[in-house]
Amino acid sequence: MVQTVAWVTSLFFMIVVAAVFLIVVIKSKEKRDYEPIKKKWYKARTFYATILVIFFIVVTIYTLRELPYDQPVYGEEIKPTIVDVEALQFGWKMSETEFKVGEPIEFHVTSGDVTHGFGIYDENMNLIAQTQAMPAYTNKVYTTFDEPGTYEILCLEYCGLGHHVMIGKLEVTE
Ligand SMILES: [Cu+2]
Repeated sequence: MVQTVAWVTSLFFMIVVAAVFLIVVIKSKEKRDYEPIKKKWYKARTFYATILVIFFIVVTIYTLRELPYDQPVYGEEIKPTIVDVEALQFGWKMSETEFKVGEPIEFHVTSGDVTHGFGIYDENMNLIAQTQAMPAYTNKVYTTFDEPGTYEILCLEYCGLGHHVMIGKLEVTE
């Protein structure tokens, strides 16, 4: 779907650009007084620049309003379950692997050796949360599972020969 939209949009703008080039080529043979044209298009340029600046100011303010982005989505007053995660070549050490649907969870992710990527996948292999697992540093990632099932932890950073066997499991029940 997204690809189709991107493809059609690209094609549309390619045609628009080609049409503009064509018009310029055709009109280039015409001789006209330059001053009035210059005046008119300088005005247009100022107008569009102003519109653009206002537009981007609005977009910037709108997209920054939820900063900082890594705040827990379940609210300040609820105490989350803290899960310590240590990535090691080639596996995951987790203080807890069984959770309830709707339980707010805060994973504290670190690494015992090299840099790994901590990625949580649902049963359809959709990535639902991820963070970097770094030695001597703890990254926090907040999640609440909406569906029961078996979730998989996969390493998202190539970390050596056993990278692909670095799979952990989480059980989420009602
Ligand atoms: Cu790894």
